[in-house]
Amino acid sequence: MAVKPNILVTRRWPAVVEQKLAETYNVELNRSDRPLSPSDFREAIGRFDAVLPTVTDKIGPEALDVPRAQTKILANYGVGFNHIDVDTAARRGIAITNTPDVLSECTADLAMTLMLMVARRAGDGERELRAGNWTGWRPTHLVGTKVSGKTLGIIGFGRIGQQMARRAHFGFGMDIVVYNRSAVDPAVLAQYNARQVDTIETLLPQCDFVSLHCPGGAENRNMINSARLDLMKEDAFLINTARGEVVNESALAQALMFDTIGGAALDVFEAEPRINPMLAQCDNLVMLPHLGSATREAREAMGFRVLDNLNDFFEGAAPRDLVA
Ligand code: 8YV
Repeated sequence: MAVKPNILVTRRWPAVVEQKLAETYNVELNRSDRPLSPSDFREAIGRFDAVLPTVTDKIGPEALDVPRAQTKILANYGVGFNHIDVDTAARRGIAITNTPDVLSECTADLAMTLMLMVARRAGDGERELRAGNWTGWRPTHLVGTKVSGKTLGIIGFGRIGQQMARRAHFGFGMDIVVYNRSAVDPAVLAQYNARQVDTIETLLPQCDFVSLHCPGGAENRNMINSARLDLMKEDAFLINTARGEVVNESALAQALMFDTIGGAALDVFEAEPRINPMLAQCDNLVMLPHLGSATREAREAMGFRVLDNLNDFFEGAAPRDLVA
């Protein structure tokens, strides 16, 4: 590269990645780590060759329809890119890349964490203990639900869904049922002794646990609504590490309040970081602050994957994770 491209990193990244980026490019870092405002973002599109956003940057048409836009690539830090208006980016000739693979195991680990926490009432127990309310062991205290050997429904059988199946099947002897919008290779299903069903309606009534691993975006918005929650067993649990918008939160809060399902565990929220106040009132709910990929290993690997995509792009090759 004769002239180093100008790059904006919209949030703080792991130090080793920021350092590596700065060796290769003219990098502007966001040292305050405050999310960019819409006007900051428009300004950035007019000034930088590449912008490196995260899920906290809502990049709609107004952010991208900038006269004399300079940005040629949005190299997203994260696998999900439903926060970016893909059609407007394509119209403006802006490439989009993401960071698949490197976070699949850690995200599935967190989905397992949530499944175990909600089934075994770990949140209730921790709250009780820290509040100084634990009066001691007794046979009827915080009795939860056994996970091992139960049936797990996985909605979205991509890389993360498959890692979830691996953990649940080999670690916990669970029976795996899959819903996926396209047919899954029978050899892949066979690895986990999983069976694919054609509709979500067929999957839900069979499952003790349902874990969401599909993308966000318009296609899957409110996929889990009150009609579908009604199809779940009354002691079944819902786990969401995908995107908040996939679940209708008011319908979920109703189901939790009226005990029409056993419980839920969420890592993602429709209007995060704001939490629907109805959800906050539900005891049979575990909530984590979008920690799916939050390990040192995954977050560094995500950064290096963005770097690989940028290098491909500025060397004139097709970026390896081009999504649009
Ligand atoms: C990321 C995620 O931390 O990769 C994703 O899609 O949801 C998270 O693991 C976040 O999106 C970073 O932008």
